[in-house]
Amino acid sequence: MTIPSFAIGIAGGTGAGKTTVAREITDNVEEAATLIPLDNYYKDLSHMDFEERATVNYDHPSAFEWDLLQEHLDALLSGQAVEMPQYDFSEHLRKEERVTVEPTDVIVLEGILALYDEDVNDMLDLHIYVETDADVRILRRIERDVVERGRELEGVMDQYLSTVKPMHEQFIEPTKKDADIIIPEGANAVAVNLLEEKVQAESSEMAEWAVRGDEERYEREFTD
Ligand code: UZR
Ligand code: MG
Repeated sequence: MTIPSFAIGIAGGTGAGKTTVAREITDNVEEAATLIPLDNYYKDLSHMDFEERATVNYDHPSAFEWDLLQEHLDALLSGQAVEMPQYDFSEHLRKEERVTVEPTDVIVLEGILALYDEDVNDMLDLHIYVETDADVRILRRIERDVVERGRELEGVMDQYLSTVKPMHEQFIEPTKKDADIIIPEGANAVAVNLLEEKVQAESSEMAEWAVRGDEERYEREFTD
């Protein structure tokens, strides 16, 4: 059984480069790290039809199932596997299938509001906020939504102005004060390299005694 020794949260606005940072810092320890996209914890809205789901404010904290996320983080951090929901962006819908996620040395929670919930923050050892200018973020968002997700430009613009931007200012940006580290301009190579080393150290055997929650073992190994 693996008890994770290090949990990281990566927050920041849409298009900031969170997913890229999360992937890059765990790239070379793939087996020892688990990525948890906060998107997977969007509430199950299967009782609504598509039209209704399309009007939901997905940038508001109330769009997420925080209880389930807390439960899953708690389970993973105590060495238990979880059945993680999966999310379909084009349908605005939680998929039917779940994926079994086993605990690993390092856990990385990544999403716009990854640093929003106090109980979640308490479970994280390192809080990162990826800060990228809003103009760069909206350009990336347009590319992703229009080119990759087949949305209309006008819809993307409306959504940005009506919810994405105001919610960013009201809920996402303020979580910067809960960050231990702020990474400027997304996947900045120097910051990524430093974090990569940290992740590597946490996932090596050297760090094994520093097992969270395993106090007996901690005492034994640490007080010798
Ligand atoms: P990232 N989002 C959708 O567009 N549709 C959904 O069904 C669920 C989420 C968007 C969400 C947010 N907001 O800005 C973004 N809107 O996904 C977060 N509107 O994802 O951090 O990868 O940009
Ligand atoms: Mg992303």
